[in-house]
Amino acid sequence: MLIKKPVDVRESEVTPQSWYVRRREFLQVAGSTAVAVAAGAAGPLFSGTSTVLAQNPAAQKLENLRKSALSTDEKLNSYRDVTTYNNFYEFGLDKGDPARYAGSLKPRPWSVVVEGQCGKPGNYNIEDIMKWFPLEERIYRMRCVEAWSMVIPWVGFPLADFVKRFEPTSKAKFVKFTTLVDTKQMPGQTEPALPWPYVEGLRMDEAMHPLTIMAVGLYGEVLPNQNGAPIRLVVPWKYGFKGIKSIVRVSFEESQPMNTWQRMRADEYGFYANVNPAVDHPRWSQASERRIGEFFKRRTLPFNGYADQVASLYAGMDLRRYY
Ligand SMILES: Nc1nc2c(c(=O)[nH]1)N[C@H]1C(S)=C(S)[C@@H](COP(=O)(O)O)O[C@H]1N2
Ligand SMILES: [Mo]
Repeated sequence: MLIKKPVDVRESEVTPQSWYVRRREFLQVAGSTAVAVAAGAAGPLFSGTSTVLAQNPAAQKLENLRKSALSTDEKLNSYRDVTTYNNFYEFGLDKGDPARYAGSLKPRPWSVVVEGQCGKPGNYNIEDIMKWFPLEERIYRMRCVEAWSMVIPWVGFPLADFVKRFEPTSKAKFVKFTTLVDTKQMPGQTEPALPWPYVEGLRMDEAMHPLTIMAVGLYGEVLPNQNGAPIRLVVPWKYGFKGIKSIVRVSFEESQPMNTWQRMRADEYGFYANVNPAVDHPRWSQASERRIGEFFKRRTLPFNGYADQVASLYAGMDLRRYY
């Protein structure tokens, strides 16, 4: 992961975001607990905004989203930022490559193999998975190891609920995730940029933490391909590379899995990857970050600002050693 040129975001790109924030305010005022994200919900109040109602005319709205107390109230990055500035090496190394090339990914039909130390292994259809759990909106601060950050309104469900459903045994100490391998759908896999497939892992207590989610959407719509359709991991206190995209396999493991970036360069990327401004990357500082769309840098917070919720998971651990 290299640092590329400074981010260039135009003023005109904030429109969908301000529309979205206003609509959320409306929904809060309306006092709805189940947030209707159907475009029609906001229609009468916002005449004149109908041209921006559809983020992507082909995208499918996700209905009946619950709101979450775990969301941040920080200003959202625009839909455009979130869907055009991506890391997804299966489609190329430039930030614009995933948006340009991920059209070849076919997120339906899709199934996820669940295996390893659990009582209910099997091959599960994404349509079924999405019906098992009520979908929530989770607005999270996201921090890439490359020292940029965004605020993204994800839609998903707690990974803990997913894990419990498969009845992990007492031997299951870690959860391992694997991305699709298919050079036809993911042309970047014809290049040895990374050892394919992309693999990530979490310790069981990290996987069960209420902040950890499986995301199936963003901005109230199904996940765009470039963001990891149809299902990806989101762990907001860790560097973005833990958030593995387009997952086809979830495995309950006895020992710590070898994740892709650690395999690539173990001196630079570890297993834990907790956001830590006190531990620099060997080639750059992690003390500050550039929020995409902002000019001045911000100070990076320990555990990306989620320390109150997650620091206890690492009590007694040397976080310089376990980076
Ligand atoms: N399969 C796969 N997952 C991946 C990556 C990748 O290259 N391949 N990049 C990671 C990195 S470095 C980041 S910062 C996030 C970016 O997610 P976003 O593009 O949805 O913001 O995805 C992560 N998940
Ligand atoms: Mo990243």
